[in-house]
Amino acid sequence: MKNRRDFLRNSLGLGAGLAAAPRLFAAPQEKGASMDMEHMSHAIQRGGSRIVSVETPDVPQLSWRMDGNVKEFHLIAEAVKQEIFPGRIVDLWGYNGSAPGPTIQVNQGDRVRIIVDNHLPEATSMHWHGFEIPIDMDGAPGSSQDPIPPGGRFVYEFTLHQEGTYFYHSHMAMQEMMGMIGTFIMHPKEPYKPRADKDFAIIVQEYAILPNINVPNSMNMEFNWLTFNGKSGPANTPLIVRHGERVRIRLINLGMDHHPIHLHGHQFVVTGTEGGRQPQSTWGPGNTVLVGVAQSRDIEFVATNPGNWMLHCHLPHHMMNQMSSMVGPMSRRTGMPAGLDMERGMGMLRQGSATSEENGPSLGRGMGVGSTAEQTMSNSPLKAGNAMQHQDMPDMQKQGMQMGKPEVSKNANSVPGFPQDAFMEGPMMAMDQMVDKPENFDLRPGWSGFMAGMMTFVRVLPPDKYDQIMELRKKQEGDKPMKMDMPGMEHKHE
Ligand SMILES: [Cu+2]
Repeated sequence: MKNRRDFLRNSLGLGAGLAAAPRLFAAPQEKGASMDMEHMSHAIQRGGSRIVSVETPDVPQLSWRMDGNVKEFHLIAEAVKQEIFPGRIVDLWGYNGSAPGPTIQVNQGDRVRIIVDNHLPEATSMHWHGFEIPIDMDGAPGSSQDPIPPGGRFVYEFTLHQEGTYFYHSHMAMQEMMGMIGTFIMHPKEPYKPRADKDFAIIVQEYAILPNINVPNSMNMEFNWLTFNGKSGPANTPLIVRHGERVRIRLINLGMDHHPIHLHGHQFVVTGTEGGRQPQSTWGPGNTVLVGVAQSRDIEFVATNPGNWMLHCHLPHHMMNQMSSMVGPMSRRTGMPAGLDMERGMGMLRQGSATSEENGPSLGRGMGVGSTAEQTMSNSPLKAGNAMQHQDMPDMQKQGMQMGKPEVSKNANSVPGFPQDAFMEGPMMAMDQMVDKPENFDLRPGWSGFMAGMMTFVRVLPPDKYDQIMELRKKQEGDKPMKMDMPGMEHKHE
């Protein structure tokens, strides 16, 4: 099949009806072929009040078709190739070519049908997290339904009386750690007050993917790739806000850790949970919200403070990428093998991957932190000599990395604790051009060297700069109707 669009259309037998999701599927010649009257990307008129559609940066929206009075969606559980970071394409499991899966938005009171096809090599089941629906629609494998076998289909249908930030996910625990979750927004009948001008949703996820391996180890309990909507900083698309607007951000967590999500420059109130809207009497100010496993939290604030403000998980290890033993120095001169050879220390295994059957549980089942080979760590001063320095890496420069050397003081070696992993941050890791997009327009040069893990910007912009970015965005969408940097578009069939 030529592309994802053909594939979906064929598998649905729906013809052009699928053109309704413009940012994901619409080919240019099929614009206007949409059969859906209510459109995801537009505000919905309801009793004269506007409800703002929820943006999920880096994750596509799922279109629907009307069948009588039923909104019909189609989800395909499948393996996905996804670039979570420039050059880091990993094998995840998700829905419709994306992990997390596409965002579903409905209105309170809607009758909804979701066709779930299983294109995975094993059984799956779809759970509608927090939905008050009949038990036979709950997606609990073995108890409320038989698991959906490979190649199988299950049609879920229910009426939704709730409102709030919900999500759908595979109810197979290991599949959850491969990426199988998606946002499910239920817009309220009576619009929330005060009204939000911008409404975003972010799913936080974590993966354990060793160097030289593309498949997450779903059994791991430590994680080295941390994502917002399937991207690690600086690959995320920032949230673009006009100065003075009221902003809602809906945070959803399904992983092995609870994440304290922190916003710079503003206080916010928590206005909703995975159970829906909270009464206003419960809203107290804060700037960090703990989003526990299986929870969602809505935060709201008025963007009164102009600037490019970081929004990130505040667990220190979740503000990093590819966290593992620092192998760079080992490969050059300060390596300190501790029982095994350097190749193993770097994750280069001779008998296949770390998770292959030749290797025991100690290999690949942990992140290798404190295992067999390590750089010389300075619990005490290092030996005399030059302070560790990074070499020039022309290859990486060619790929667009900006390789300015971080400054190191002359007596660095005599300071216990040097060098830290943080040594790798900063100018060393900047890749502004590699993650260039309208939403990153006019950020400070080198900004990308300091963005990693679960981290993005809320850009509170004066009107002129805001309009400029919207212009650039429009231009880009005009040039490339199929937004190629969207996870869904990277999916390849055959
Ligand atoms: Cu975290």
